[in-house]
This record gives sequence, structure tokens and C-alpha cells, in this order.
Amino acid sequence: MTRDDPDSSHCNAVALWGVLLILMSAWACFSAPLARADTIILTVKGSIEQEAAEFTRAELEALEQVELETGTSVTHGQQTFRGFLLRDLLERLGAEGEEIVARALNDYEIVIPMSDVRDYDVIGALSMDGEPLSPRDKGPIWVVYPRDQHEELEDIRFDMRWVWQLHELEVR
Ligand SMILES: Nc1nc2c(c(=O)[nH]1)N[C@H]1C(S)=C(S)[C@@H](COP(=O)(O)O)O[C@H]1N2
Ligand SMILES: [Mo]
Repeated sequence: MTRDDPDSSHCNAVALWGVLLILMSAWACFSAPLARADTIILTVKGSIEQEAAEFTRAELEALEQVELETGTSVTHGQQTFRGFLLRDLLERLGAEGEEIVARALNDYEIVIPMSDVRDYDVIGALSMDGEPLSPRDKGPIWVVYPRDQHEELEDIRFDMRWVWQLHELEVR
């Protein structure tokens, strides 16, 4: 076969398309979950004024954002968390109830008394130290208590309510 043999250039073209196709599918697989802006990251249901409320990251970032500097039971030193107040979100949805069941992507769930969000600035953190929280690292949402601001929150009963990978709140 010579270099300009029609058969060999046909083979090259097929191989080239094959490689392109593989690259494109790999790109689609790995980039899609990260890039989709319309992904619902939080659902709120139960005793609220609508059936179920769903939020994308952008929608949660559009709520008033607060910053909270605190240590945690699982990281070293102080972290700066940024996110929305759970109180704001629940008030906006007309939530009425005594407790909130918070559920995580890993099926962890815990009851958060409504009094916690009334009495303390508990936030749904979307970023830590300026970096968006990803599902690999406590994200997309981490329930953060103002632990360093209130001595009584340095307690295992409260640590259990720091739900990471939060994806659902049910008011009841
Ligand atoms: N998504 C999720 N969040 C969670 C947990 C969990 O297993 N999954 N464990 C909780 C418990 S029991 C505690 S004490 C704190 C700190 O967890 P760690 O010390 O095991 O990391 O996170 C809480 N948040
Ligand atoms: Mo725990």
C-alpha cells in the first residue's frame, strides 16, 4: 500500500472519525453533570404553601447570601461559609411545622427542630472559603450552624444536624 492508496486514506478517515466520536462521548459524559445550569439541587416539600419547591444552584444563590465564619467538627480551623439562611428559604415558602427532615444524597437523614432555624442563623452553605461545595466535598449544600458564635451548639446533638450533601427538606 502506498500513502495515497484510496483504501488506506479511507481507513485513516474512519479511524479519525472513530477517535473523534470517542472524544465527544467522553466529553459529554464528564462535562454534562457539571455544566448543567438547570439541575435541581434542592427540593423542599411537606407543610409549605405549594406541592414541592425545587431549586437550582443559581436560584439558591439568588436568595440573600450571608457569610458565616466558624470551625466545624470535621475540618481544621475556621472556615468561611457562604449561603442562604434556612429561615429565609422556609419563610419564603410559607413553611409551617415543628420540624424539618433534612435528607442527604447518601440517604442520611436527621430531624432539625424548627426552633433551631428560628433561634440561630443556620445556613444552607453553597461555598466554603470561596470555593463552591461539590458533591465530592460536602456539597452541593451543607447545613452549617453558627457553632463558634454560640457555645451551646458545640454539642454532638447539633453536629448531627450539619447535614452535608443536602438535597431535600421536608417540613412537618
Ligand atoms: N450527608 C451526611 N451528613 C452527615 C452525616 C452523614 O453520614 N451523611 N453524619 C452526621 C453526623 S452523625 C455528624 S456527628 C456530623 C459529623 O460527621 P463526621 O464526624 O462523621 O464526619 O455530620 C453529620 N452529617
Ligand atoms: Mo455523629
